[in-house]
Amino acid sequence: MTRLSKKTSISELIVFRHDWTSAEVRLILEKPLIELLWQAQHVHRIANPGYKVQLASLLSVKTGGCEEDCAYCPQSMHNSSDVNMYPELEVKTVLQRAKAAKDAGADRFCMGWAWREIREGKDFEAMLLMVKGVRELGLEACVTAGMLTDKQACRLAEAGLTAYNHNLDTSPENYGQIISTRTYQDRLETLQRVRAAGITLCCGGIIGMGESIADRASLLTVLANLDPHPESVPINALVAVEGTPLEDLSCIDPIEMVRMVATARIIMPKSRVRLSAGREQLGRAAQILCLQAGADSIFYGDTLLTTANPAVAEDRELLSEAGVQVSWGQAQ
Ligand code: SAM
Ligand code: DTB
Ligand code: SF4
Repeated sequence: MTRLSKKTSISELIVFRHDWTSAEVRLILEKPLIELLWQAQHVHRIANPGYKVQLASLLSVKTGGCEEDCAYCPQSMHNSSDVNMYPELEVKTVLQRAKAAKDAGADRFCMGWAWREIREGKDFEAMLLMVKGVRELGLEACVTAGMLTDKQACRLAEAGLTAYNHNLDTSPENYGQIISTRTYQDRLETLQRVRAAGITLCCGGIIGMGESIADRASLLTVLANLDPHPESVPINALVAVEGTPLEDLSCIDPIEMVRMVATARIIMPKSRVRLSAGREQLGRAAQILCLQAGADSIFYGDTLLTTANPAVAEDRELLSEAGVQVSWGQAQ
């Protein structure tokens, strides 16, 4: 545990490292809560002076029927969840939704496809038009659509894509319990392709899937050892959806989310830590603690991909009560 002597200066608490061990990260994750919060808040304020909380809006462009067998996901064809499989949304519809998100105050627009990987053809051409259109609205554009090739990553970069979301989801040790149809290595290679094309990385994971504290520390270690750190790190709490193998898991203790956020903040001082799925179950007080622990983004809008998110009015009230600065529609 970092002991603060009278001589320890606050700036010494901020380190940019890519050689963390899981044991070191676990020590942070399990610190006495008040000390953990104190340290995370100091790192955040010093690493990100004048920070603003970013509002990211999410839209499912292609919903359901995915070939992967992710145990948490209602969109997997291996699971029997009842998701509405609308036809893939058209470019015009997506851009109308992006404009509405901007008008509601979002400055990042994230689009999801329930795909194992991106395939060539009209759907990919439409994705490129959506990215271009979202950027022309003055919003950051993020896509999450599974694995991709180097060429597809370059074309997305040329279309102006700001970020590609591809999560590691859990630790390498626990991964086999959750997904069998693609490997951890596949995921790491996708992340490298995105980086090589010059697109920023949005990469995080999920807690509450029955993993141990060691697994959480291990996931955070892999994330922090990516060099550079992912620009955004979404931390999701499992939304246990009926019809998935994880449907009966109970909600995490909200403080566990606070600990994940604080640890991510400490070991990845400048990354945007996004409070992602599961906010409905967290409650107001824990969300405010997460903001204090260094979360500087939320998904904003009444739905995530297929599940509910807190209502916009509720979030506005929460952010105002927390007294954080928000970057209302300021992306360029
Ligand atoms: N198919 C693409 C992929 O897997 O990369 C993109 C969409 S996928 C739904 C994006 C991420 O959402 C997953 O990697 C996972 O971390 C998160 N997610 C999906 N279902 C979730 C659930 N029920 N609870 C929490 N997070 C979830
Ligand atoms: C991320 O890490 N969480 C978001 C976004 N990236 C794509 C998705 C959460 C999905 C939650 C379940 C659903 O709504 O289907
Ligand atoms: Fe498919 Fe993504 Fe869901 Fe896995 S998380 S089943 S890859 S949509």
